[in-house]
Amino acid sequence: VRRYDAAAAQQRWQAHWAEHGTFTPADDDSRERRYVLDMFPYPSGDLHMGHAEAFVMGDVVARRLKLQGYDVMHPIGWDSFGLPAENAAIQRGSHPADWTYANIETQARSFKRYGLSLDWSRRLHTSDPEYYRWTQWLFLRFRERGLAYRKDSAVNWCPQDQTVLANEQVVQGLCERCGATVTKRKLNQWYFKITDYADRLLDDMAQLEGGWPDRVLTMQRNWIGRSEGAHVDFAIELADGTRRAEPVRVFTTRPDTLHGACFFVVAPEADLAAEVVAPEHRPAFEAYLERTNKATEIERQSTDRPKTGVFLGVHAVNPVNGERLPVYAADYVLADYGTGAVMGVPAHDQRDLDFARAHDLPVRMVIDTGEEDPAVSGVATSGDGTYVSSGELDGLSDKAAGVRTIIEALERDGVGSGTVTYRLRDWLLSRQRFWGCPIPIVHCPSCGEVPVPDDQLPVRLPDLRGADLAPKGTSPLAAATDWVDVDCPGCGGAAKRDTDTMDTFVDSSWYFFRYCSPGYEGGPFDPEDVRRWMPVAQYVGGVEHAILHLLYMRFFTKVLHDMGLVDFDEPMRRLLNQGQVINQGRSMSKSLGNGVDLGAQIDEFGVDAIRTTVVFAGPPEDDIDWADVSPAGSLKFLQRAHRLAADVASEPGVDPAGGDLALRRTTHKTVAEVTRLVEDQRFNVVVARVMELVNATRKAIDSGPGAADPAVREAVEAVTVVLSVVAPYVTEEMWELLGHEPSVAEASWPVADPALLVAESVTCVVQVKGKVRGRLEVAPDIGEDELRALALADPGVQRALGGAEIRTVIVRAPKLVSIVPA
Ligand code: ANZ
Ligand code: ZN
Repeated sequence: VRRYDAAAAQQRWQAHWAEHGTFTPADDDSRERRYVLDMFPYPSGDLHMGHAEAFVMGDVVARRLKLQGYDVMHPIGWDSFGLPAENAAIQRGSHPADWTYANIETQARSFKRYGLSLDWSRRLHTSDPEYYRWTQWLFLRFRERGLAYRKDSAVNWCPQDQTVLANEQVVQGLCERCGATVTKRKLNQWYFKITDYADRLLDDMAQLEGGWPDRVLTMQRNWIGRSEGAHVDFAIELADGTRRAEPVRVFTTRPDTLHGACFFVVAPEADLAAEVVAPEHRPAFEAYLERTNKATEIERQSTDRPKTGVFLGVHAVNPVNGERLPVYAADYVLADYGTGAVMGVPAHDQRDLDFARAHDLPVRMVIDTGEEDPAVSGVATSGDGTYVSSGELDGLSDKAAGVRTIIEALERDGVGSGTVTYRLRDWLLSRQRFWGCPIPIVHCPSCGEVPVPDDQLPVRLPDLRGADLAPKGTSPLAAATDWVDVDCPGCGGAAKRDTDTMDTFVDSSWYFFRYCSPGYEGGPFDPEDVRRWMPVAQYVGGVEHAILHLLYMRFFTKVLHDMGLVDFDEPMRRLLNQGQVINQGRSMSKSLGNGVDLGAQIDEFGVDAIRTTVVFAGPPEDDIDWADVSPAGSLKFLQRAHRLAADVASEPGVDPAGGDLALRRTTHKTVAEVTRLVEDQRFNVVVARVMELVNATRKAIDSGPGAADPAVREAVEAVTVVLSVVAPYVTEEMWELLGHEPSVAEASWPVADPALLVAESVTCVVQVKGKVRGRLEVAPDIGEDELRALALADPGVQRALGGAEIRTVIVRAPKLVSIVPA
């Protein structure tokens, strides 16, 4: 018997698939289409265990759908711009492109070896000019729609990477990539106006319920952070006794507590603070501002930190009662949320109460909840109660009525209005780095900002080979003077290119559209192709993208929808977040020395055993501890499966109908179950069921009807096809042994025969005084007590008994029950 040789099988079938274009979709309307998508990789180094897990999950889905008769598109490409390439190039003194494309080749070879059912003909790299031409084109369309704009603002700055970061890239005050503490800087930067889409990004999540993990939806909802409340305008009395020309607006979620405002706070770094501060308070204010700028975002937001602040020597006038409230600058108020100014309501907001107590300010309760007065307890109350000292609200007792009444009053008097605020900020997309997509804008002294005409796209990156790319705070592109100096597309005069590049999240916000029509020259994608393939049936990738990428690509899709280019507004129907591979309870890391090398594992056990191990380890969402799994065990299992095919190989294929019934039932029950399981993404249980079927089949061969029984062949064929989604190489060998034309990827998913799913039963006759009064369908192994109870409960039997006492019941399970009444 030929033993399964993993290395040889891998060589052989990779070549076969490539030669036959096995995984290139027909795209000819002969079958229904399905688009299965993996989050495309960064080309940093070779594939690792994390890739092994992520990509096998998508592959199981893609292969299963193909076997079920769908025309499957399962493309691959690389998110190939970005900091890792640039940093590696700086370290090695090479060019980012060299490192990037060399890594891509390495990864591509590894992906092929890993047996993924990918369509290589659609391959793309976001750093190719043919791709980024369209990234630039999209940027210009966004700009035309007012969705890409420039503004001066304090931005997150990573002093290590010397670049700006989006809010999403700052994790607990640290740079997501390098871990350095992020500081603030004022710069003129490009933004996408994602805030215009905040409501739709929220509302359309209804379409994703059920298809996306709940935790991802919750994270997105929190990130968007919709808050309903009101704007209220406060006049400002300046130090010289005059009023500031413009009132200052605050955002509050509790306008109903307006009568309880006891002070007023502005963010120290908001322009307003510096503008209004009284001359004698300025030195103290400036000292405080300097301290604030040094504090990190985490420090500022922590609730248990003392509430610091300084009085600005001016007052705000409460529009509902004319009270003069002292104005403070305090760092618990953030400059970039709401309006950067708040009314302090110490009785009903804990932060305000802490501040009031620290600065000896009054505390006035305006909602009586029955709890102790916050002025005494030090605990702010926020529940429902009766309004007191609140003018026209007095006597009301529920919050909704209070909020409604006060908003009506504010609107009537022209001093405020109901409004909604979001935590979501516009998407900062400028990066002062080289290895990214150039922003296709020219700055002209006479025309201002001029878009590069479409027919001059792409604006290619200058080569800059040998140049110093080390970050200096301005883009390295600024040093490429031949590239920077251009004629203005508007007036022809001397002008300069924009030297920033785009955040790589721009590149990855539309790549899945490009896969539908790779090479298309008429636009970023052919809308017809997209209509045929999208939305994506299954998207697979790490939960680390729950906010960043998944929000941005939803935003892009909505804009493309509004441009009339696509007719849906959610691009991914289902999302699967696979877990991570860890080792000995910890993330793999160089410092811990617990790394597991994917290539070495494959060399030792073969691709199929590694794929099987990863899938079998647990639910796809769970982390896998490599210390707890057994690739050797998986290999043994695959050898067992292979041996079944070898045993059956020489036996002719005959109609399974005449085969061993017990094995047939097991096979069909397994098929029905795995079909359900694979749809529910319970891939680990699929493997467990196939293992059971392998064991049952082995038993049938060795100590049952034998290898020649047609039920055995039926079982082995089911094993082969179902297992092929996990272990593609060994199952190709098995399929061939069974006498089929390659490839098993072109086979059909087995279908369970409903007749074989019904549990076996026997008919039990129930007699009363020797006459047959009922018949029961029961399991052959039914217990006596259960059968007696069933018989006595039978309606026919009850009728025959007519309420009579029972003398004896004779039970001969499973076929007869005889009842003798008294
Ligand atoms: C008065 C008030 C009274 C408030 C009360 C709350 C309770 P969310 O829910 O997160 O939207 N706030 C507004 N802008 C702020 C800023 N830039 N920095 C810090 N805090 C700010 O929070 C909205 C509430 O947070 C607002 O409602 C405001 O305090 C505060 F009993 O106004 B509230
Ligand atoms: Zn010009």
